[in-house]
Amino acid sequence: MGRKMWGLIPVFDCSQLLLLCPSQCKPSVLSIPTTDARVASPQRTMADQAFVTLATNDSYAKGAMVLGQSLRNHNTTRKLVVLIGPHVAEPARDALHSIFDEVILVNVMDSGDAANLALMKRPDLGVTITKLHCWTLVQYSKCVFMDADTLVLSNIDELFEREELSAAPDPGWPDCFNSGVFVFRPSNETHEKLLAFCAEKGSFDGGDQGILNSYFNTWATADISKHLPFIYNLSSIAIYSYLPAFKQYGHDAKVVHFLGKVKPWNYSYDTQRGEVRGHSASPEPCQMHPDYLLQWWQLYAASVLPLLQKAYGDAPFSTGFVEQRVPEKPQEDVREQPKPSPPAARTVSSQERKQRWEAGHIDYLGDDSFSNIEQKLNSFLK
Ligand SMILES: *[C@@H]1O[C@H](CO)[C@@H](O)[C@H](O)[C@H]1NC(C)=O
Ligand SMILES: *[C@@H]1O[C@H](CO)[C@@H](O)[C@H](O)[C@H]1NC(C)=O
Ligand SMILES: *[C@@H]1O[C@H](CO)[C@@H](O)[C@H](O)[C@H]1NC(C)=O
Ligand SMILES: *[C@@H]1O[C@H](CO)[C@@H](O)[C@H](O)[C@H]1NC(C)=O
Ligand SMILES: *[C@@H]1O[C@H](CO)[C@@H](O)[C@H](O)[C@H]1NC(C)=O
Ligand SMILES: [Mn+2]
Repeated sequence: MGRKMWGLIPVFDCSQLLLLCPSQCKPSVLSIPTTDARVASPQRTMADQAFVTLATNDSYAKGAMVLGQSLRNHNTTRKLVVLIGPHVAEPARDALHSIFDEVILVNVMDSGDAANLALMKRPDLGVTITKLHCWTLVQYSKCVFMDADTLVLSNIDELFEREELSAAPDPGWPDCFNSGVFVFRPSNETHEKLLAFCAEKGSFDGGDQGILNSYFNTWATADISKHLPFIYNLSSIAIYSYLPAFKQYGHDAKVVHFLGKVKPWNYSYDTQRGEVRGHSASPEPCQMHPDYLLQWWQLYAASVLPLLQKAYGDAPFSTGFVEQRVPEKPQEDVREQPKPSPPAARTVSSQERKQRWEAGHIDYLGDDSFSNIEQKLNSFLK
């Protein structure tokens, strides 16, 4: 049985929000200066808000390009910003520049004192500290952070009506939010506090999700009005990582988050047949939801690859496409893969279950089943 390592982030539409917060949803009256005609275009009116993503290496840069292009294709009116680490190659940076309004190099090693200090205390948190850099984008009043392994299925500009820190429940752990998509307000002060928190306390899961959940630790319980849009109507929450729930809720999904170790760019794509092929780490061709994986590759082939080809010129790079002459035959080593672990015992501890979830051993019928997750959500709605 293939594990379905993908998840969906819930997004409510404005009519639902309107029931809760009429003032926020009223069309805002913008005073538009008449001197500069460009200011009047919708693309210009929201220039102080941005979608932000992060790419610390060339594979994640490809993901960022597909994400950025998916936001563009759905006509976002917000700016697009990508933070990159020093290891992203020059041609990949050029390609990012064609999609994003800003490409910002973050080198934590020689950045501000506080970041450097945090890094020296917690060298294991390098990528996390780089991600926290998004709080320094003070040229924007509000931002939506999105992991480079997400893909947008429709316009999600309404997310900017939410407040910091808005996020969706983690599919495996509804008491925690998933840090793949969140709304935040850039602030030097918050950034410094987050860094100090990082240096002092570390992360319970070794990554940014742990830090952010500890820092914004009232997310599940306090000020429910701010976070209500994400949880007030269970039937609109499409966070579930497996097929039965997808069938029920999938049509509401606006963002796909490709969770797990194997990412879309780890597969390959047969351009002639328009098919996604497997990867050595995952012999089955499509462990992820095949439609979304295919959508990712189609966007990559149509819009991102031409940019990469232009940027790399004659220099070689990995396209991710299947070589035409490679004979297609089932991989012999499939049968030698270790068997999936047996179903979880009913009495595993919370911590164990979380670890198991993160390692991809999801107990679809037991502890992690939809009804149990639903119960959990219901319990903290009350
Ligand atoms: C690329 O960066 C991501 C985080 O941004 C990290 O999880 C991943 O391991 C990196 N991959 C390589 C090959 O360095
Ligand atoms: C985006 O805008 C273009 C031009 O106005 C339009 O043709 C297209 O249908 C829009 N796309 C979506 C997904 O709304
Ligand atoms: C935030 O920090 C940056 C860099 O340290 C500085 O240039 C900027 O003026 C600060 N902004 C505010 C609002 O404090
Ligand atoms: C919850 O959502 C469903 C459809 O997604 C809708 O029929 C129902 O009226 C909503 N409930 C509330 C309380 O808004
Ligand atoms: C995915 O691909 C990247 C480079 O393209 C590689 O570094 C990483 O190890 C791969 N991950 C898996 C799980 O195969
Ligand atoms: Mn992710």
